[in-house]
Amino acid sequence: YGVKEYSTVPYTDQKPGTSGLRKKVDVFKQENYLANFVQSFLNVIKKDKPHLLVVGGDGRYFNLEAIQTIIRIAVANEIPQLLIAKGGILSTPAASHWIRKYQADAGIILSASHNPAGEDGDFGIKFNGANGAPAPESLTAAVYEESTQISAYQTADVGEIDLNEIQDIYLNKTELIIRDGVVDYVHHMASLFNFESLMQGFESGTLSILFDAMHAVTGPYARQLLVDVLGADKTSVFNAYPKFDFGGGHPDPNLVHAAELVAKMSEDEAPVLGAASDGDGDRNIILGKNQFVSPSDSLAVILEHHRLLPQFAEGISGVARSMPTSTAVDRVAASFGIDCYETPTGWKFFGNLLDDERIQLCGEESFGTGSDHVREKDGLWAVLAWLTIVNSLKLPVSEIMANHWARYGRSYYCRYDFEGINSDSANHLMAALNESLTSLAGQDFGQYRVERADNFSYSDPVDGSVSANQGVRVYFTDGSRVVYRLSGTGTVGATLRVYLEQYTAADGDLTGDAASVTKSLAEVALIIAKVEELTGRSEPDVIT
Ligand code: VG1
Ligand code: CO
Repeated sequence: YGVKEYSTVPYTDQKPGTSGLRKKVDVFKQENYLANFVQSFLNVIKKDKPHLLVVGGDGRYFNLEAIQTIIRIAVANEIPQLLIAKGGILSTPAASHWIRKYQADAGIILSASHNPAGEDGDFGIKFNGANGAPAPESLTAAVYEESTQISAYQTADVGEIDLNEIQDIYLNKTELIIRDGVVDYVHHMASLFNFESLMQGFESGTLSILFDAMHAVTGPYARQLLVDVLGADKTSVFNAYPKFDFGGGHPDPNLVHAAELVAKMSEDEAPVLGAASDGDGDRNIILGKNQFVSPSDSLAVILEHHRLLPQFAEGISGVARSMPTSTAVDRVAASFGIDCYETPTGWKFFGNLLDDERIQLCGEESFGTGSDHVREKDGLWAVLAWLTIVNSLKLPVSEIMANHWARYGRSYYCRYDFEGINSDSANHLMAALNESLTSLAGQDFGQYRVERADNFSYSDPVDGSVSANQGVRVYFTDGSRVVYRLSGTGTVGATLRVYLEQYTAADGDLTGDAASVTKSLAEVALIIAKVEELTGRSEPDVIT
């Protein structure tokens, strides 16, 4: 097949955010936009002579087109092997698993995760390293740097490749290996969990589940795992077939966007567990009958009961949470006498800790939970972990939570998102907050007195790299905390996230509603940051 080199002009906006490069589909459709970025990545990793790359995506609009472009560029760049998911469908955790299982040098994941899809929606591309983890900042910075200087890319004239057949195709010096993206993942789960006892649970009725795949990538995974293998009822998985536009929805498993599931979980005939995942399958929401489990609490409960999970039968040496995630897991870690790390937002910061075996379990408040079985957060893994816990304890989720809080106290937790605000206003707000840090200490706001405030800077204990400016933290004397940061995954303007945590000790009222309990803290938080004055917004767009 003929190989051609095309000259190109750099784009200036290809700087990856919290999790890859995310833009409106229209941006990606600009001439050479994707080609520039993919070629920039290959230029950066070429010196390491990559042999095998994994390629797949969440199935959204432009996924298949992007994969065809990547094939043409990879063939022209003589990458020896490409392992591509059949139909282009590969969840993010499954991609991480493939990279590790087949010792790939890197992965290219096409996803904008929980962002809406379709012609008017978002698209995204993200690179993972040989350990299966999202590229560290050093690599994303190098790719960005390259993208600002790129002058040419190569492409091979291989035509349209049929991705719907499991087959090997030889194109010049490249072997395309097209495989089912679900099967290996299901096998991996079978090696981590006791499937026989879960099957018995479903058969005996101890277990039942309702899983919302949100018309996104987890449909085929959940159907195979939960229904075909574990024997859950056929109706257990709904919105179970991936659509290009995710059914017009917003595939973010939280109380707002998974409202259909939340409603079903408050009906009389609700199953034992309710769960959902996001566009690319790495997030999860866990619900019991009339019971929402906040992601921060979910992480804490999994740690509390980790010995019930076969993969942790020998114990856990450490855990990690992202900085805005509540301190619930810290208290459980302390009770076990194990390390608990606090990292910046984004899964890429867990990679080193997992590789170095300092931690085996980690999570984020943004509905992300995972372990050392892959190097991404993993929605269905979290579901299987909860099924295992429920199956072993034989208690409803609400009681598991009540018992947890009675032992460790409760971090009431809420996040306010102000979306699509003017970028300049958002930057100004953060700058003003940063300037006020030292003067905040000792100030009273209603019932709250500020104890201290800072801007979170992280030193990676494994490689010593420093990531500064990771969010403003305000601590109050009663143990409450507010965190402010700007999102790194949005595609329109800026999104301000305000994270609220209010701790109630085990002998206090543990039965409150998180949104109500954190309401007065929220009011103080918005005053401190002058949110209305600087952004014109008095109400958040989303509260989770
Ligand atoms: C958000 C979340 C963060 C998560 C990231 C990617 O980032 O806050 O915790 O790791 O999304 O998740 P930000 O910068 O917008 O706050 V996923 O499932 O969208 O890959
Ligand atoms: Co995601």
